[in-house]
Amino acid sequence: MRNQIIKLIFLSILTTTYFGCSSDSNSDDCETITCLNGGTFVDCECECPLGYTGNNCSTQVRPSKVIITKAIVKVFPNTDNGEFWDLSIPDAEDALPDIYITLQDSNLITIYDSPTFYENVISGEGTFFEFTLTPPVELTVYDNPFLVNIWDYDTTGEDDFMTSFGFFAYTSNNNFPDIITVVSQSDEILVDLEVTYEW
Ligand SMILES: [Ca+2]
Ligand SMILES: [Ca+2]
Repeated sequence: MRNQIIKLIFLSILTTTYFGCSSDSNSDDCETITCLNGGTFVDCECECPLGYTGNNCSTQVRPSKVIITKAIVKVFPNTDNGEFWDLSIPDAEDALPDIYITLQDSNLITIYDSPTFYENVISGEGTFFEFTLTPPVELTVYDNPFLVNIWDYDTTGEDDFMTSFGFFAYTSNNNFPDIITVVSQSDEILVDLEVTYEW
């Protein structure tokens, strides 16, 4: 009996020691990390969502493509320095611009040219003009800017160039926005580009 009690005490010391060690080594190996950008802490490390990497998911993975699916034109100049865009047309409504967009790369190569336009439209009345890009435009260059151009479609002669502004498809700390907002300091142009990403 005495032997058994000693055995039990010994066992219990062993068990305590074992668990004590275990919890010590656990806390050494497994320092809790706060996982950023929607990462989850699993098996002592951060499992990062698509697009993020690093110890705590704070580093963006450079996408292989930034894909523009839609352009929403919100602001454009209603007049050409005070003159109507369609001067030759006496009717006031027809004198308004007939807008469409193009996209250009930094070499001014046109990479998208909208096949449709909105007839006789005014900017600034809360109406937005959507262009669904079919097929979507895939951008793979991130070091140089692209241009959004707004044009007035004319049935005769060359179309009138209305306004333009540059944007970057991607920066390494932009958190992959769903919308790239293209806006000039003078607020002469405001276009939202809806984008998706591939890695
Ligand atoms: Ca015109
Ligand atoms: Ca017109």
